[in-house]
Amino acid sequence: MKLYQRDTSLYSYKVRLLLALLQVPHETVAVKRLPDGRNDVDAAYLKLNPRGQIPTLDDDGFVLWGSTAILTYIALRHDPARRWLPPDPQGAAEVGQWMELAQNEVRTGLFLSRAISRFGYSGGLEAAQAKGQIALELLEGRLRERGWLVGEGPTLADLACFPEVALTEGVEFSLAAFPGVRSWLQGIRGLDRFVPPDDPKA
Ligand SMILES: N[C@@H](CCC(=O)N[C@@H](CS)C(=O)NCC(=O)O)C(=O)O
Repeated sequence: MKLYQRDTSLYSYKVRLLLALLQVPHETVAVKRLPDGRNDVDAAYLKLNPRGQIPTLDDDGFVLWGSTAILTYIALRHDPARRWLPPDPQGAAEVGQWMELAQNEVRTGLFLSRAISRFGYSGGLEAAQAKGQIALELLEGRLRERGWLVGEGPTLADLACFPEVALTEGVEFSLAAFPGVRSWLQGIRGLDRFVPPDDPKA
């Protein structure tokens, strides 16, 4: 299994974290970032991923792009106990629901606030901060009374939302009013074989 990725890419990190937690043997291939933010990719890479993005997974010729799809595939392939993607329809659908949040408010709010203020990404900081606040409120609404987003243990939903919250905690966003989110972060950091996200400006 080969993962095209970059250490500082949070979408790549989510996949690396799942691979580490499940102890799946794999190889990583580093994709460089160009000054304009795009990836330094050639025609061969664009055949694997026509969007030119990372992460991309190549599992013995089966090629997949998009972190949500990749996480789902790895869980279905390497977690026969279905701990990370519950087998019941409601549990699986709820995981999808929180992965949807990860691709939307978590990205356009938490991640973008960090990217605009620290890395010079273009975009409106105030609008991103407002969306980030919404992401935190949605997460807190779920996590105030429970340890994990879905069911009784960690799932792909938690991994998909984790790094953007973790890296903005105490920097772009205060978590003082979000005790459920704070203890959820600790729960994820306490998982066996947990690896932390790379923070280039830490
Ligand atoms: N929704 C995609 C987003 C992937 C993404 O935006 N990757 C960034 C790096 S974290 C990228 O490749 N950016 C360069 C570009 O879009 O050209 C996913 O979940 O994998």
